[in-house]
Amino acid sequence: MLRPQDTSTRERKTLDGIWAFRLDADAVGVQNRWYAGSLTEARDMAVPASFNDLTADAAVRDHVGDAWYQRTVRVPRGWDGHRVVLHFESATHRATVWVDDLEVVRHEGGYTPFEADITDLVTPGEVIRVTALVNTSLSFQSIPPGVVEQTAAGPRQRYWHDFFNYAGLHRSVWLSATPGARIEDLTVTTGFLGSTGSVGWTVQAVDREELEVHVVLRNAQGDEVATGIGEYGSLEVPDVRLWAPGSPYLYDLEVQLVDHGGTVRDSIHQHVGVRTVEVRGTEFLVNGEPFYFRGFGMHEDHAVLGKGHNNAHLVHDFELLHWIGANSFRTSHYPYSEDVLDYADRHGIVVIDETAAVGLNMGLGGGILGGQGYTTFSPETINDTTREVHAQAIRELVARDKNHPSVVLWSVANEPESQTEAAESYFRPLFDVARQADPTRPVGFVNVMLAPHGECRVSQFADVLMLNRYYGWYVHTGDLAAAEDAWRRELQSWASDGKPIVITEYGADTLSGNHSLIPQPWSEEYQVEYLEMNHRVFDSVEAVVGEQVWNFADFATTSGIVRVDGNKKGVFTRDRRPKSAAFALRRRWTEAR
Ligand code: GCB
Repeated sequence: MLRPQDTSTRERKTLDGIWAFRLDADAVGVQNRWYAGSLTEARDMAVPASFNDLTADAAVRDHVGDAWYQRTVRVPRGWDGHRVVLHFESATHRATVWVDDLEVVRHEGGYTPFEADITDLVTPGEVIRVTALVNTSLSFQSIPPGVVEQTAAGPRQRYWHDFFNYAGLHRSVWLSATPGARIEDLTVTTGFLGSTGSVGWTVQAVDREELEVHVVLRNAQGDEVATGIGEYGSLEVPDVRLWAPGSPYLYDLEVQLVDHGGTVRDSIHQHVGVRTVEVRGTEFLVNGEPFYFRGFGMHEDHAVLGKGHNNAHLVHDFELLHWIGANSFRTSHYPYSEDVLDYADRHGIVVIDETAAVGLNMGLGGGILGGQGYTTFSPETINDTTREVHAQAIRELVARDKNHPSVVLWSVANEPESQTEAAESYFRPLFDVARQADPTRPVGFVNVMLAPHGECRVSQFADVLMLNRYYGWYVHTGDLAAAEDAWRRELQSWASDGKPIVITEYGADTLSGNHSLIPQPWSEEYQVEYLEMNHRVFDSVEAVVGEQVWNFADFATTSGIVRVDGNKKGVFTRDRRPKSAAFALRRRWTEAR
Protein backbone atom coordinates (compact mmCIF):
# COMPACT_ATOMS: atom_id res chain seq x y z
CA MET A 1 0.00 0.00 0.00
CA LEU A 2 1.30 3.44 -0.87
CA ARG A 3 0.46 6.58 1.03
CA PRO A 4 -1.75 8.91 -1.06
CA GLN A 5 0.33 11.34 -3.12
CA ASP A 6 -0.10 14.25 -5.48
CA THR A 7 1.78 13.40 -8.66
CA SER A 8 1.30 13.99 -12.38
CA THR A 9 -1.18 11.07 -12.40
CA ARG A 10 -2.53 11.05 -8.84
CA GLU A 11 -4.42 13.43 -6.63
CA ARG A 12 -5.60 13.45 -3.04
CA LYS A 13 -8.10 15.35 -0.95
CA THR A 14 -7.94 15.61 2.82
CA LEU A 15 -10.89 14.67 5.01
CA ASP A 16 -9.31 16.28 8.05
CA GLY A 17 -11.48 18.77 9.88
CA ILE A 18 -14.62 18.56 11.99
CA TRP A 19 -16.53 15.26 11.94
CA ALA A 20 -19.79 14.30 13.67
CA PHE A 21 -19.07 12.07 16.65
CA ARG A 22 -21.09 9.86 18.93
CA LEU A 23 -20.19 7.38 21.63
CA ASP A 24 -21.90 4.01 21.56
CA ALA A 25 -21.19 2.49 24.96
CA ASP A 26 -23.87 -0.16 24.51
CA ALA A 27 -22.67 -1.11 21.02
CA VAL A 28 -26.10 -0.73 19.44
CA GLY A 29 -25.04 1.39 16.47
CA VAL A 30 -24.35 -1.42 14.00
CA GLN A 31 -27.66 -3.11 14.70
CA ASN A 32 -29.46 0.23 14.39
CA ARG A 33 -27.60 1.05 11.17
CA TRP A 34 -26.16 4.36 12.36
CA TYR A 35 -24.07 4.42 9.21
CA ALA A 36 -27.16 4.41 7.00
CA GLY A 37 -28.06 8.06 7.63
CA SER A 38 -26.88 11.22 9.38
CA LEU A 39 -25.51 10.41 12.80
CA THR A 40 -28.09 11.70 15.27
CA GLU A 41 -27.33 13.06 18.76
CA ALA A 42 -23.81 13.73 17.53
CA ARG A 43 -21.30 16.28 18.78
CA ASP A 44 -18.42 17.86 16.90
CA MET A 45 -15.02 16.19 16.92
CA ALA A 46 -11.71 17.23 15.39
CA VAL A 47 -9.75 14.92 13.12
CA PRO A 48 -6.89 14.25 13.57
CA ALA A 49 -6.98 14.03 17.37
CA SER A 50 -7.69 11.61 20.17
CA PHE A 51 -11.28 12.23 21.19
CA ASN A 52 -10.55 11.74 24.89
CA ASP A 53 -9.42 15.20 25.99
CA LEU A 54 -11.46 17.34 23.61
CA THR A 55 -14.56 17.56 25.76
CA ALA A 56 -15.16 18.38 29.42
CA ASP A 57 -16.81 15.03 29.95
CA ALA A 58 -15.38 12.07 31.89
CA ALA A 59 -17.62 9.72 29.90
CA VAL A 60 -15.75 10.74 26.77
CA ARG A 61 -12.30 10.68 28.32
CA ASP A 62 -12.70 7.22 29.81
CA HIS A 63 -14.97 5.77 27.15
CA VAL A 64 -14.54 2.06 26.48
CA GLY A 65 -15.81 0.48 23.28
CA ASP A 66 -17.44 1.88 20.15
CA ALA A 67 -17.26 5.47 18.95
CA TRP A 68 -18.70 6.72 15.65
CA TYR A 69 -17.25 9.32 13.32
CA GLN A 70 -19.06 10.64 10.29
CA ARG A 71 -18.74 13.32 7.64
CA THR A 72 -19.71 13.95 4.05
CA VAL A 73 -17.30 14.79 1.27
CA ARG A 74 -17.69 15.76 -2.36
CA VAL A 75 -15.65 13.57 -4.69
CA PRO A 76 -13.75 15.96 -6.97
CA ARG A 77 -15.39 16.46 -10.36
CA GLY A 78 -12.18 15.76 -12.24
CA TRP A 79 -11.85 12.20 -10.91
CA ASP A 80 -13.91 10.59 -13.66
CA GLY A 81 -12.18 7.50 -14.98
CA HIS A 82 -9.95 7.23 -11.91
CA ARG A 83 -9.78 4.65 -9.21
CA VAL A 84 -10.96 6.26 -5.97
CA VAL A 85 -9.56 5.16 -2.63
CA LEU A 86 -10.51 6.03 0.93
CA HIS A 87 -7.37 5.93 3.07
CA PHE A 88 -7.04 6.11 6.87
CA GLU A 89 -3.52 6.67 8.21
CA SER A 90 -4.70 5.03 11.44
CA ALA A 91 -7.77 4.35 13.58
CA THR A 92 -7.13 3.35 17.18
CA HIS A 93 -7.49 0.45 17.93
CA ARG A 94 -9.68 -0.94 15.15
CA ALA A 95 -12.28 0.31 12.73
CA THR A 96 -15.11 -0.58 10.40
CA VAL A 97 -15.84 1.92 7.63
CA TRP A 98 -18.93 2.51 5.50
CA VAL A 99 -19.41 4.63 2.42
CA ASP A 100 -23.07 5.56 2.38
CA ASP A 101 -24.82 2.31 3.35
CA LEU A 102 -22.06 -0.09 2.38
CA GLU A 103 -19.29 -1.47 4.53
CA VAL A 104 -16.00 -1.00 2.69
CA VAL A 105 -13.20 -2.04 5.05
CA ARG A 106 -12.30 -3.32 8.52
CA HIS A 107 -8.91 -3.00 10.15
CA GLU A 108 -7.32 -4.27 13.34
CA GLY A 109 -4.50 -2.35 15.03
CA GLY A 110 -4.38 1.30 16.00
CA TYR A 111 -1.21 2.62 14.42
CA THR A 112 -0.96 1.47 10.81
CA PRO A 113 -2.84 2.57 7.68
CA PHE A 114 -5.62 0.86 5.76
CA GLU A 115 -7.74 1.72 2.76
CA ALA A 116 -10.65 0.71 0.56
CA ASP A 117 -11.21 0.97 -3.17
CA ILE A 118 -14.54 2.79 -3.40
CA THR A 119 -14.54 3.51 -7.15
CA ASP A 120 -17.78 1.65 -7.76
CA LEU A 121 -19.56 3.49 -4.95
CA VAL A 122 -18.86 7.05 -6.00
CA THR A 123 -19.71 9.48 -8.79
CA PRO A 124 -17.21 12.27 -9.29
CA GLY A 125 -18.84 15.60 -8.45
CA GLU A 126 -21.29 13.97 -6.02
CA VAL A 127 -21.26 13.81 -2.23
CA ILE A 128 -20.68 10.62 -0.24
CA ARG A 129 -21.15 9.92 3.46
CA VAL A 130 -18.18 8.36 5.22
CA THR A 131 -18.81 6.66 8.56
CA ALA A 132 -16.08 5.13 10.71
CA LEU A 133 -16.86 3.00 13.71
CA VAL A 134 -13.75 3.13 15.88
CA ASN A 135 -13.35 0.71 18.75
CA THR A 136 -11.11 1.55 21.71
CA SER A 137 -11.07 -1.75 23.57
CA LEU A 138 -8.03 -3.82 24.32
CA SER A 139 -8.22 -7.55 24.91
CA PHE A 140 -5.79 -10.42 25.25
CA GLN A 141 -6.08 -10.80 21.49
CA SER A 142 -5.15 -7.23 20.64
CA ILE A 143 -1.78 -5.51 20.29
CA PRO A 144 -1.30 -3.93 22.77
CA PRO A 145 -3.21 -6.28 25.07
CA GLY A 146 -5.62 -5.32 27.83
CA VAL A 147 -8.78 -6.55 29.45
CA VAL A 148 -12.18 -4.92 29.82
CA GLU A 149 -13.47 -5.57 33.31
CA GLN A 150 -17.14 -5.21 34.12
CA THR A 151 -17.75 -3.22 37.28
CA ALA A 152 -20.96 -2.03 38.92
CA ALA A 153 -20.26 1.37 37.39
CA GLY A 154 -19.77 -0.03 33.89
CA PRO A 155 -16.89 -1.39 31.85
CA ARG A 156 -13.35 -0.38 32.78
CA GLN A 157 -10.37 -0.83 30.50
CA ARG A 158 -7.34 -2.33 32.20
CA TYR A 159 -3.99 -2.48 30.44
CA TRP A 160 -0.36 -3.04 31.29
CA HIS A 161 1.36 -0.24 29.48
CA ASP A 162 2.28 3.05 31.05
CA PHE A 163 0.57 5.56 28.76
CA PHE A 164 -3.01 6.69 28.49
CA ASN A 165 -5.22 4.64 26.18
CA TYR A 166 -5.94 7.49 23.78
CA ALA A 167 -8.19 6.52 20.90
CA GLY A 168 -9.88 7.84 17.79
CA LEU A 169 -8.73 9.08 14.40
CA HIS A 170 -5.22 10.19 15.30
CA ARG A 171 -3.96 10.84 11.79
CA SER A 172 -5.15 12.11 8.45
CA VAL A 173 -7.91 10.60 6.36
CA TRP A 174 -7.70 10.94 2.57
CA LEU A 175 -9.67 10.43 -0.57
CA SER A 176 -7.28 9.69 -3.35
CA ALA A 177 -7.45 9.17 -7.08
CA THR A 178 -5.09 6.85 -8.91
CA PRO A 179 -5.15 5.40 -12.41
CA GLY A 180 -6.66 1.91 -12.70
CA ALA A 181 -3.41 0.50 -14.09
CA ARG A 182 -1.19 1.51 -11.25
CA ILE A 183 1.81 1.11 -9.03
CA GLU A 184 0.67 -0.60 -5.87
CA ASP A 185 3.89 -0.92 -3.90
CA LEU A 186 7.58 -0.12 -4.07
CA THR A 187 10.51 -1.52 -2.11
CA VAL A 188 13.84 0.27 -2.21
CA THR A 189 17.17 -1.04 -0.94
CA THR A 190 20.46 0.82 -1.01
CA GLY A 191 24.19 0.22 -0.78
CA PHE A 192 27.50 1.59 -1.96
CA LEU A 193 30.97 0.52 -2.95
CA GLY A 194 33.59 3.25 -2.89
CA SER A 195 32.01 6.29 -4.48
CA THR A 196 29.35 4.33 -6.39
CA GLY A 197 25.98 3.91 -4.80
CA SER A 198 23.30 1.40 -5.66
CA VAL A 199 19.54 1.79 -5.44
CA GLY A 200 17.63 -1.45 -5.83
CA TRP A 201 13.92 -1.30 -6.63
CA THR A 202 11.04 -3.76 -6.73
CA VAL A 203 7.68 -2.56 -7.99
CA GLN A 204 4.33 -4.20 -7.61
CA ALA A 205 1.97 -3.04 -10.34
CA VAL A 206 -1.72 -3.81 -10.90
CA ASP A 207 -3.39 -4.16 -14.33
CA ARG A 208 -0.09 -3.19 -15.89
CA GLU A 209 -0.51 -5.35 -19.01
CA GLU A 210 1.49 -3.67 -21.78
CA LEU A 211 2.78 -0.83 -19.67
CA GLU A 212 6.49 -0.65 -18.93
CA VAL A 213 7.91 0.22 -15.53
CA HIS A 214 10.42 3.08 -15.73
CA VAL A 215 12.43 4.39 -12.81
CA VAL A 216 14.23 7.71 -12.68
CA LEU A 217 16.56 8.75 -9.88
CA ARG A 218 17.15 12.47 -9.42
CA ASN A 219 19.50 14.23 -7.05
CA ALA A 220 18.50 16.97 -4.64
CA GLN A 221 18.86 19.57 -7.43
CA GLY A 222 16.40 17.62 -9.58
CA ASP A 223 19.05 16.41 -12.06
CA GLU A 224 18.62 12.89 -13.40
CA VAL A 225 21.43 10.63 -12.16
CA ALA A 226 20.24 7.16 -13.23
CA THR A 227 17.35 5.48 -15.02
CA GLY A 228 16.13 1.91 -15.34
CA ILE A 229 13.38 -0.25 -16.78
CA GLY A 230 11.53 -3.24 -15.33
CA GLU A 231 9.65 -4.34 -12.22
CA TYR A 232 12.92 -4.74 -10.37
CA GLY A 233 16.54 -3.92 -10.82
CA SER A 234 19.36 -1.86 -9.44
CA LEU A 235 20.56 1.60 -10.36
CA GLU A 236 24.18 2.68 -10.16
CA VAL A 237 24.75 6.09 -8.66
CA PRO A 238 28.16 7.53 -9.56
CA ASP A 239 29.73 9.91 -7.00
CA VAL A 240 26.98 9.02 -4.59
CA ARG A 241 26.10 11.28 -1.70
CA LEU A 242 25.18 9.19 1.28
CA TRP A 243 22.35 9.64 3.76
CA ALA A 244 24.01 9.75 7.18
CA PRO A 245 22.88 10.68 10.69
CA GLY A 246 23.04 14.48 10.86
CA SER A 247 23.75 14.68 7.12
CA PRO A 248 20.58 13.52 5.41
CA TYR A 249 21.11 13.70 1.66
CA LEU A 250 18.02 12.53 -0.20
CA TYR A 251 17.49 11.52 -3.81
CA ASP A 252 14.07 11.31 -5.44
CA LEU A 253 13.04 8.08 -7.13
CA GLU A 254 10.18 8.41 -9.58
CA VAL A 255 8.48 5.20 -10.70
CA GLN A 256 6.37 5.42 -13.84
CA LEU A 257 4.11 3.15 -15.84
CA VAL A 258 4.66 4.11 -19.46
CA ASP A 259 2.69 3.05 -22.55
CA HIS A 260 4.01 2.30 -26.07
CA GLY A 261 3.53 5.89 -27.13
CA GLY A 262 5.69 7.08 -24.24
CA THR A 263 2.82 8.51 -22.22
CA VAL A 264 3.25 8.26 -18.44
CA ARG A 265 0.11 6.51 -17.20
CA ASP A 266 1.05 6.38 -13.51
CA SER A 267 3.78 8.08 -11.51
CA ILE A 268 4.82 7.98 -7.87
CA HIS A 269 7.71 9.51 -5.98
CA GLN A 270 9.77 8.12 -3.14
CA HIS A 271 12.65 9.92 -1.48
CA VAL A 272 15.71 7.70 -1.13
CA GLY A 273 18.61 7.93 1.27
CA VAL A 274 21.54 5.78 0.22
CA ARG A 275 22.99 4.20 3.34
CA THR A 276 23.87 0.87 4.87
CA VAL A 277 23.16 -0.56 8.30
CA GLU A 278 25.10 -3.45 9.76
CA VAL A 279 25.81 -5.14 13.07
CA ARG A 280 29.40 -6.31 13.36
CA GLY A 281 30.53 -7.80 16.65
CA THR A 282 29.56 -5.28 19.30
CA GLU A 283 29.38 -2.43 16.80
CA PHE A 284 26.35 -0.87 15.15
CA LEU A 285 27.52 0.47 11.80
CA VAL A 286 25.83 3.06 9.61
CA ASN A 287 27.65 3.39 6.29
CA GLY A 288 30.37 1.18 7.72
CA GLU A 289 31.08 3.58 10.59
CA PRO A 290 30.32 2.98 14.26
CA PHE A 291 27.15 4.76 15.29
CA TYR A 292 26.29 5.73 18.88
CA PHE A 293 22.60 6.39 19.56
CA ARG A 294 21.97 9.55 21.61
CA GLY A 295 18.37 10.45 22.22
CA PHE A 296 15.12 9.37 23.75
CA GLY A 297 12.24 7.04 23.98
CA MET A 298 9.41 9.34 22.99
CA HIS A 299 5.61 9.34 22.86
CA GLU A 300 3.04 10.85 20.57
CA ASP A 301 1.48 12.82 23.40
CA HIS A 302 0.32 16.41 23.75
CA ALA A 303 -2.16 18.36 25.80
CA VAL A 304 -5.64 18.38 24.24
CA LEU A 305 -4.53 16.44 21.11
CA GLY A 306 -3.62 13.27 22.99
CA LYS A 307 -2.06 11.12 20.28
CA GLY A 308 -3.38 13.27 17.45
CA HIS A 309 -0.69 14.17 14.95
CA ASN A 310 0.14 17.84 14.57
CA ASN A 311 2.84 19.31 12.35
CA ALA A 312 3.59 22.31 14.60
CA HIS A 313 4.42 19.93 17.44
CA LEU A 314 6.42 17.75 15.06
CA VAL A 315 8.60 20.67 13.98
CA HIS A 316 9.04 21.86 17.56
CA ASP A 317 9.94 18.44 18.95
CA PHE A 318 12.60 17.98 16.27
CA GLU A 319 13.96 21.47 17.04
CA LEU A 320 14.37 20.34 20.64
CA LEU A 321 16.05 17.10 19.56
CA HIS A 322 18.50 19.16 17.54
CA TRP A 323 19.04 21.69 20.35
CA ILE A 324 19.86 19.00 22.86
CA GLY A 325 22.23 17.14 20.52
CA ALA A 326 20.11 14.00 20.07
CA ASN A 327 20.70 11.95 16.93
CA SER A 328 17.99 9.32 17.39
CA PHE A 329 14.79 8.19 19.08
CA ARG A 330 12.67 5.08 19.50
CA THR A 331 9.01 5.10 18.46
CA SER A 332 8.09 3.83 21.92
CA HIS A 333 5.63 2.11 22.06
CA TYR A 334 3.87 1.99 18.66
CA PRO A 335 4.41 3.10 15.06
CA TYR A 336 4.34 6.90 14.84
CA SER A 337 2.72 9.01 12.15
CA GLU A 338 4.34 8.67 8.73
CA ASP A 339 4.93 12.42 8.82
CA VAL A 340 7.30 11.83 11.75
CA LEU A 341 9.34 9.30 9.77
CA ASP A 342 9.45 11.50 6.68
CA TYR A 343 10.70 14.32 8.87
CA ALA A 344 13.34 12.08 10.46
CA ASP A 345 14.54 11.13 6.96
CA ARG A 346 14.81 14.78 6.00
CA HIS A 347 16.53 15.83 9.23
CA GLY A 348 18.99 12.97 9.59
CA ILE A 349 17.55 11.58 12.81
CA VAL A 350 17.93 7.83 13.30
CA VAL A 351 14.86 5.81 14.33
CA ILE A 352 14.34 2.56 16.19
CA ASP A 353 10.90 1.58 14.90
CA GLU A 354 8.67 -0.29 17.35
CA THR A 355 5.39 -2.19 17.06
CA ALA A 356 2.57 -1.58 19.52
CA ALA A 357 3.44 -4.79 21.39
CA VAL A 358 3.78 -3.32 24.87
CA GLY A 359 2.47 -4.72 28.12
CA LEU A 360 2.86 -8.42 27.30
CA ASN A 361 4.12 -8.97 30.81
CA MET A 362 1.93 -9.83 33.76
CA GLY A 363 4.90 -9.72 36.11
CA LEU A 364 5.00 -5.93 36.02
CA GLY A 365 3.28 -3.32 38.15
CA GLY A 366 0.22 -5.09 39.54
CA GLY A 367 -1.44 -4.77 42.94
CA ILE A 368 1.09 -3.53 45.55
CA LEU A 369 3.45 -3.57 42.58
CA GLY A 370 3.45 -7.35 42.30
CA GLY A 371 2.01 -9.29 39.39
CA GLN A 372 -1.28 -8.67 37.63
CA GLY A 373 -3.10 -11.83 38.62
CA TYR A 374 -2.88 -13.31 35.11
CA THR A 375 -0.45 -15.66 33.38
CA THR A 376 1.15 -13.83 30.46
CA PHE A 377 1.13 -16.61 27.87
CA SER A 378 -1.68 -19.16 28.12
CA PRO A 379 -4.61 -20.35 26.00
CA GLU A 380 -6.88 -17.91 27.89
CA THR A 381 -4.57 -14.90 27.80
CA ILE A 382 -1.85 -14.06 25.25
CA ASN A 383 -2.14 -17.02 22.88
CA ASP A 384 -1.69 -18.14 19.28
CA THR A 385 -4.37 -15.75 18.06
CA THR A 386 -2.54 -12.88 19.74
CA ARG A 387 0.67 -14.00 18.11
CA GLU A 388 -0.95 -13.88 14.69
CA VAL A 389 -2.22 -10.34 15.40
CA HIS A 390 1.30 -9.47 16.57
CA ALA A 391 2.82 -10.99 13.41
CA GLN A 392 0.45 -8.95 11.28
CA ALA A 393 1.42 -5.81 13.23
CA ILE A 394 5.08 -6.50 12.41
CA ARG A 395 4.28 -7.06 8.72
CA GLU A 396 2.25 -3.86 8.53
CA LEU A 397 4.97 -1.85 10.27
CA VAL A 398 7.66 -3.07 7.89
CA ALA A 399 5.40 -2.65 4.85
CA ARG A 400 4.75 0.94 5.83
CA ASP A 401 8.23 2.00 6.93
CA LYS A 402 10.64 -0.13 4.86
CA ASN A 403 11.69 2.73 2.58
CA HIS A 404 12.69 5.18 5.32
CA PRO A 405 16.46 5.60 5.53
CA SER A 406 16.05 6.90 9.09
CA VAL A 407 14.76 3.51 10.27
CA VAL A 408 17.77 1.36 11.18
CA LEU A 409 16.39 -1.22 13.60
CA TRP A 410 13.05 -2.93 14.24
CA SER A 411 11.80 -3.45 17.77
CA VAL A 412 9.20 -6.22 17.83
CA ALA A 413 8.09 -5.58 21.43
CA ASN A 414 8.72 -3.53 24.56
CA GLU A 415 9.40 -5.30 27.85
CA PRO A 416 7.50 -8.52 27.24
CA GLU A 417 7.88 -11.46 29.57
CA SER A 418 11.04 -13.02 28.18
CA GLN A 419 12.43 -15.31 30.86
CA THR A 420 10.05 -18.23 30.31
CA GLU A 421 9.83 -21.11 27.87
CA ALA A 422 6.42 -19.84 26.77
CA ALA A 423 8.00 -16.51 25.87
CA GLU A 424 10.70 -18.22 23.87
CA SER A 425 8.18 -20.14 21.77
CA TYR A 426 5.97 -17.08 21.37
CA PHE A 427 8.79 -14.89 20.08
CA ARG A 428 10.91 -17.24 17.99
CA PRO A 429 8.54 -17.15 14.95
CA LEU A 430 7.98 -13.40 15.32
CA PHE A 431 11.66 -12.71 14.74
CA ASP A 432 11.39 -14.83 11.59
CA VAL A 433 8.39 -12.79 10.46
CA ALA A 434 10.38 -9.57 10.88
CA ARG A 435 13.42 -10.93 9.06
CA GLN A 436 11.34 -12.28 6.20
CA ALA A 437 9.56 -8.95 5.87
CA ASP A 438 12.87 -7.09 5.85
CA PRO A 439 16.15 -8.94 5.40
CA THR A 440 18.10 -5.65 5.34
CA ARG A 441 17.74 -4.35 8.89
CA PRO A 442 18.65 -5.76 12.27
CA VAL A 443 15.84 -6.88 14.57
CA GLY A 444 15.55 -6.74 18.34
CA PHE A 445 13.14 -6.34 21.23
CA VAL A 446 13.36 -4.34 24.42
CA ASN A 447 14.33 -6.33 27.49
CA VAL A 448 13.01 -5.61 31.00
CA MET A 449 14.80 -5.86 34.32
CA LEU A 450 12.78 -8.96 35.33
CA ALA A 451 14.69 -10.95 32.68
CA PRO A 452 18.38 -10.32 33.44
CA HIS A 453 21.30 -11.75 31.52
CA GLY A 454 21.37 -15.52 31.77
CA GLU A 455 17.62 -15.68 32.39
CA CYS A 456 16.28 -13.92 29.29
CA ARG A 457 15.35 -16.52 26.66
CA VAL A 458 14.42 -14.13 23.86
CA SER A 459 17.57 -12.03 23.51
CA GLN A 460 19.22 -14.99 21.72
CA PHE A 461 17.07 -14.07 18.68
CA ALA A 462 18.07 -10.39 18.67
CA ASP A 463 20.80 -8.75 16.59
CA VAL A 464 21.05 -5.86 19.05
CA LEU A 465 20.36 -5.96 22.79
CA MET A 466 18.00 -3.22 23.88
CA LEU A 467 17.81 -2.80 27.65
CA ASN A 468 15.50 -0.71 29.83
CA ARG A 469 16.98 -0.25 33.30
CA TYR A 470 16.09 1.95 36.23
CA TYR A 471 18.94 1.50 38.71
CA GLY A 472 18.64 4.44 41.08
CA TRP A 473 14.92 4.79 40.44
CA TYR A 474 12.83 1.62 40.75
CA VAL A 475 15.71 -0.18 42.47
CA HIS A 476 18.26 1.41 44.82
CA THR A 477 15.94 4.42 44.83
CA GLY A 478 17.91 7.47 45.92
CA ASP A 479 21.13 5.50 46.38
CA LEU A 480 23.16 6.26 43.30
CA ALA A 481 26.36 4.65 44.61
CA ALA A 482 24.70 1.26 45.12
CA ALA A 483 22.85 1.69 41.84
CA GLU A 484 26.05 2.40 39.93
CA ASP A 485 27.75 -0.69 41.23
CA ALA A 486 24.82 -3.03 40.52
CA TRP A 487 24.16 -1.54 37.10
CA ARG A 488 27.78 -1.85 35.99
CA ARG A 489 27.86 -5.48 37.02
CA GLU A 490 24.67 -6.28 35.13
CA LEU A 491 25.79 -4.46 32.03
CA GLN A 492 29.14 -6.24 31.99
CA SER A 493 27.34 -9.56 32.01
CA TRP A 494 25.28 -8.55 28.95
CA ALA A 495 28.45 -7.36 27.21
CA SER A 496 29.76 -10.93 27.34
CA ASP A 497 27.17 -11.85 24.65
CA GLY A 498 29.29 -10.02 22.08
CA LYS A 499 26.35 -8.03 20.68
CA PRO A 500 25.89 -4.25 20.57
CA ILE A 501 23.83 -2.89 23.47
CA VAL A 502 21.52 0.12 23.29
CA ILE A 503 20.15 1.38 26.60
CA THR A 504 16.65 2.15 25.38
CA GLU A 505 15.36 3.44 28.72
CA TYR A 506 16.87 4.95 31.85
CA GLY A 507 15.17 7.76 33.69
CA ALA A 508 13.85 9.24 36.90
CA ASP A 509 10.51 10.93 37.56
CA THR A 510 11.14 14.61 38.14
CA LEU A 511 8.69 17.27 39.14
CA SER A 512 9.64 20.38 37.21
CA GLY A 513 10.54 23.18 39.64
CA ASN A 514 11.20 20.83 42.54
CA HIS A 515 14.75 21.59 43.75
CA SER A 516 16.83 20.07 46.47
CA LEU A 517 20.30 20.86 47.82
CA ILE A 518 21.03 17.23 48.47
CA PRO A 519 19.69 15.46 45.40
CA GLN A 520 16.46 13.73 46.35
CA PRO A 521 14.33 11.59 44.05
CA TRP A 522 11.74 13.71 42.19
CA SER A 523 14.04 16.79 42.24
CA GLU A 524 15.64 18.26 39.13
CA GLU A 525 19.06 17.82 40.76
CA TYR A 526 18.46 14.12 41.28
CA GLN A 527 17.49 13.62 37.63
CA VAL A 528 20.79 15.25 36.60
CA GLU A 529 22.89 13.13 38.97
CA TYR A 530 20.97 10.01 38.02
CA LEU A 531 21.75 10.56 34.34
CA GLU A 532 25.41 11.31 35.09
CA MET A 533 25.71 8.06 37.06
CA ASN A 534 24.23 6.15 34.13
CA HIS A 535 26.63 7.81 31.72
CA ARG A 536 29.62 6.77 33.82
CA VAL A 537 28.39 3.20 33.61
CA PHE A 538 27.78 3.32 29.84
CA ASP A 539 31.16 4.91 29.19
CA SER A 540 32.86 2.05 31.02
CA VAL A 541 31.33 -0.74 28.88
CA GLU A 542 32.53 -0.89 25.30
CA ALA A 543 29.57 -2.86 23.93
CA VAL A 544 27.22 0.02 24.77
CA VAL A 545 26.42 1.75 21.48
CA GLY A 546 23.61 3.98 22.58
CA GLU A 547 21.73 5.81 25.29
CA GLN A 548 18.11 6.85 24.97
CA VAL A 549 16.72 8.57 28.02
CA TRP A 550 13.22 7.82 29.20
CA ASN A 551 11.49 10.09 28.29
CA PHE A 552 11.78 13.05 25.97
CA ALA A 553 8.81 14.74 27.68
CA ASP A 554 6.33 14.15 30.50
CA PHE A 555 3.29 12.27 29.22
CA ALA A 556 -0.23 11.22 30.14
CA THR A 557 -0.83 7.86 31.78
CA THR A 558 -3.70 6.13 33.44
CA SER A 559 -4.10 7.39 37.00
CA GLY A 560 -2.48 5.42 39.78
CA ILE A 561 -0.41 5.63 42.91
CA VAL A 562 2.92 5.87 41.11
CA ARG A 563 1.83 8.55 38.65
CA VAL A 564 1.10 12.19 39.54
CA ASP A 565 -0.69 13.79 36.60
CA GLY A 566 1.13 11.38 34.31
CA ASN A 567 4.66 10.08 33.98
CA LYS A 568 7.20 12.73 34.93
CA LYS A 569 10.39 11.21 33.56
CA GLY A 570 10.49 13.80 30.81
CA VAL A 571 13.60 15.84 30.23
CA PHE A 572 11.07 18.40 29.02
CA THR A 573 7.69 18.97 30.62
CA ARG A 574 4.60 17.97 28.68
CA ASP A 575 4.46 21.52 27.29
CA ARG A 576 8.14 21.19 26.31
CA ARG A 577 9.83 23.37 28.93
CA PRO A 578 13.31 22.15 29.84
CA LYS A 579 14.12 20.66 33.21
CA SER A 580 17.72 21.00 34.47
CA ALA A 581 18.52 17.62 32.92
CA ALA A 582 17.96 19.07 29.46
CA PHE A 583 20.97 21.36 29.89
CA ALA A 584 23.10 18.58 31.34
CA LEU A 585 22.27 16.27 28.44
CA ARG A 586 22.91 19.05 25.97
CA ARG A 587 26.41 19.49 27.38
CA ARG A 588 27.19 15.79 27.03
CA TRP A 589 25.57 15.32 23.65
CA THR A 590 26.77 18.45 21.91
CA GLU A 591 30.34 17.76 23.03
CA ALA A 592 30.01 14.31 21.45
CA ARG A 593 28.79 15.75 18.14
C1 GCB B 1 9.26 1.17 31.32
C2 GCB B 1 8.34 1.21 30.16
C3 GCB B 1 7.79 2.58 29.90
C4 GCB B 1 7.42 3.24 31.22
C5 GCB B 1 8.66 3.37 32.05
C6 GCB B 1 8.42 4.01 33.42
O1 GCB B 1 10.07 0.31 31.49
O2 GCB B 1 8.92 0.68 28.99
O3 GCB B 1 6.68 2.48 29.06
O4 GCB B 1 6.80 4.46 31.05
O5 GCB B 1 9.22 2.12 32.27
O6 GCB B 1 8.50 5.23 33.52
O7 GCB B 1 8.14 3.28 34.36
